[in-house]
Amino acid sequence: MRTQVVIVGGGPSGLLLGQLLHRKGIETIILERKTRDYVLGRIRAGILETGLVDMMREAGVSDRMDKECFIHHGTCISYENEMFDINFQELIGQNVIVYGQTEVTRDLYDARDACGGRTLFEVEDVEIRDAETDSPHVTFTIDGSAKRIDCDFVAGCDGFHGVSRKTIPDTVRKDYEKVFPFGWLGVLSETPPVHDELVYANSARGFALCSMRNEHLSRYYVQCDLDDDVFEWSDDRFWDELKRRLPESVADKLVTGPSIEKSIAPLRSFVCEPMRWGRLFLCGDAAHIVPPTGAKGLNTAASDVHYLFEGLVQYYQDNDTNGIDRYSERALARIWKAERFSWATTNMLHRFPDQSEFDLKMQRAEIESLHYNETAQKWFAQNYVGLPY
Ligand code: RFL
Ligand code: PHB
Repeated sequence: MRTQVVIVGGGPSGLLLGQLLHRKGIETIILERKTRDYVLGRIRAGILETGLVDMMREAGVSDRMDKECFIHHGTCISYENEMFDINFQELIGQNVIVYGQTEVTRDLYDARDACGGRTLFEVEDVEIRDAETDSPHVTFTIDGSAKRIDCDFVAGCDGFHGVSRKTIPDTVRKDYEKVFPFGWLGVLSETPPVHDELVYANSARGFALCSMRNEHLSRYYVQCDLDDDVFEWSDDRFWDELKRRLPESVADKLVTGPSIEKSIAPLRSFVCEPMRWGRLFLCGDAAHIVPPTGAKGLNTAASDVHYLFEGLVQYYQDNDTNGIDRYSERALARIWKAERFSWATTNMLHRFPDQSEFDLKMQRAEIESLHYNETAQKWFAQNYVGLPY
């Protein structure tokens, strides 16, 4: 087999890149380790920045999103019984939307089917070979038989546990990592959201987040211990703990119900440099991870896709390598700022096991600065809605 770009990973970054390239007449094959249903069953991000929304439109996959999404003009932050709103619209004239990653992925798979794009599911043993030459190829196994695809470029969109990043030799690659000493326990429930904006809560019992997917579907999180087992968290225990971390005015309005999904995710900051090795380009979680507090994971994956897409189009249309040569540098410049925002919001809102009384006072002062200082709120708003590409 031969194609122009092999995309390893059929998550949102691989699918979005494939769709944008298809619209420019550039052929791709996507290799996905799991089944489509498995990929669509993962409950993940909920907040989309304008940059990603614009790319969905450019990729021609925005009809359902434009109809069903919810525009959020701001977000709420609480600390014990205090709560305040950061109004992005008033502060900087921008907003974000709520539209689940599951729906983004579904729309992209539907579009790929409609244009006849090739996606191979349940591929195993993917190996990226000769990436440092002008003629890379990818080998893998499917249905028990070994296959090979020759290509011009490989896009490594295979998430944090994929093979692409590990293809870059240790002598070339440098990883930067911070693992946080807690996780998030997430619950999806068919209940109306407790508030019309998201509520990020700092409390003495730990962080909590009230989010949503639509007016009948809520997504809630509480900070938990890394060694907690999801089976130790009955629905009753979860709702009780969530209520205790929210201001009374919010907790009193919480509608509870059976969970339809419950999972624990560890929190980590991670960046791999460079994001390019020869003709292999890393995109999204394959190259970097943020703790979800800033809602940046999917959105940083989208900005990588933007830079890589521009570079590949420049290469194929104008025979110009400037865009792909600058890919790593441009993507990383934006990534590190999103890393900083995600790390700072995580530090501001969580309880850490080794926090001293002094640390707690500093955290409180930081939240109060955000509460009462418009310049601090503008900085938060600019970062939350997403820095320009
Ligand atoms: P994905 O989604 O992990 O997709 C990678 C795909 O590659 C496949 N794969 C392979 N395929 C072939 N061969 C191999 N060897 C392979 N190895 C892996 C995998 O099966 C998978 O299908 O990465 P991608 O596309 O870069 O997308 C990244 C986003 O999924 C991620 O950043 C976000 O979900 C993070 N995130 C959030 N991001 C936001 O922007 N806003 C949010 O509100 C937000 N909330 C969240 C989140 C992530 C969370 N968890 C569970 C980590 C909330 C949570 C709880
Ligand atoms: C979500 O809705 O899943 C969500 C929203 C905001 C975050 C993280 C997750 O910061």
